[in-house]
Amino acid sequence: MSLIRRIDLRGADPASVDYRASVPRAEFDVEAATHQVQPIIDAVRARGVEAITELSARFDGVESDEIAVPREAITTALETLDPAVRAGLEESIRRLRITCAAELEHDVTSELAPGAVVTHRKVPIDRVGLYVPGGLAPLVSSVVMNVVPAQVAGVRSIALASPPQKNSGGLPEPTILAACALLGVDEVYAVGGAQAIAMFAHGAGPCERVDLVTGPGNVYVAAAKRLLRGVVGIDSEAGPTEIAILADDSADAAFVAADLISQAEHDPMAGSVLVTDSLALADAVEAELDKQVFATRHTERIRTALDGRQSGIVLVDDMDQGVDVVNAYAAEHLEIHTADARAHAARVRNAGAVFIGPWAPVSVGDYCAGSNHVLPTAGCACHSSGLSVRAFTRSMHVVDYSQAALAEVADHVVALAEAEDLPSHGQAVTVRFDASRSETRAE
Ligand code: HSO
Ligand code: ZN
Repeated sequence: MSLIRRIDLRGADPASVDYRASVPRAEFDVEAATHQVQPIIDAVRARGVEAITELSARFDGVESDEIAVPREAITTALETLDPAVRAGLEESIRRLRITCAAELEHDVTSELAPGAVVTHRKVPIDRVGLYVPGGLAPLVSSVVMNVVPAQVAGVRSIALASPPQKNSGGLPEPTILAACALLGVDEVYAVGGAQAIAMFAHGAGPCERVDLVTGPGNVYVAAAKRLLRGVVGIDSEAGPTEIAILADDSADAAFVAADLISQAEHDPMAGSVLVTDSLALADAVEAELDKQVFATRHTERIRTALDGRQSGIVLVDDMDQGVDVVNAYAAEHLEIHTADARAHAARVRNAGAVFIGPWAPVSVGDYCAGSNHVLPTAGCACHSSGLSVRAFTRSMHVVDYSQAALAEVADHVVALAEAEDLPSHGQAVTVRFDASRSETRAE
């Protein structure tokens, strides 16, 4: 029996078939989780550290009155880090710093008329809280992906939270602490799940409230972000990871299968989708999955993900229809394995990140490409972007007008204010040009 189902869209009339609904995704019911998460947020808000330590005992099985990770523990974690992992992290940091620095936006000044100047000023967020899950896999690379853009953006204060681990003496995973040490982050909390997001939003004990929370997490973390949005800024509600691959008969089936498996490895709810116009490739990829899935370490998790309704091989008539399908699906990651991959990539409008050709697997983007791996899931790529320096920056318009410049638009302001029945708005301009008043002032 096949490990993955097929969805046949050949001959489908785009006018009557909803491509987005035809490639279903994992159920990720954030709304349902909010009911369990609200009491956690209330408890952390009301009782701070006391509530957090109770929750850590309940959810993580860790008893401790301290939530702040001692600095020595962070330094020691780096000293004991496997040198190969350290080298990988250093290269990951180096490459991401380069792209982040290049993407930094600078102030833009426009002169609208003589003496009428508006500047679009970019200001880094003051303090951010980064959440790094433990869970099925300790995502040490996510530390890099969150911290580097924040630092390059100029964020002054960075705190990080990750769940306490029973087998690490109640501290977060040592590799996560080591990555913090490499990046110079020394404010770290051993706090997981919804309680970490609540701690960041409201502040608790040694952790002052932050302005923005970023980072991936499970459905409870997403629910906490949804409930606390507004109290604190949030990046996105990350759902289960997804990969879509657009491929024709030029693709290497072994590569395609390996990449579908790589993201399925994250989560039984992960989505792996191949979109192809080649029946021969579909057959070859299925045969490769049969070979490769059973040779990996996390076979059961991967089988569940591939077998789920969120994964499948979608058959299309041609690459034009294929491009339409992947645009409708708006995958977190989209790989393109076609004879003309760059041209197809140029037609992609909706994807968290695009990977062109056989030598750019999602895995390189997960760790070392220089791109960011915190990306919009669940179809949000049609309106949102992945994490970048921009996420850690605000902008403000700064208006600098001279008297003459204001005089030039005064009548327009008055007319528009009258049209809105807000005459005092107009008055705030005309008062400045009131002749008797300026005489009084001159006296
Ligand atoms: N593919 C994940 C990120 C990740 N992969 C971290 C490995 N480690 C979501 O983009
Ligand atoms: Zn990954």
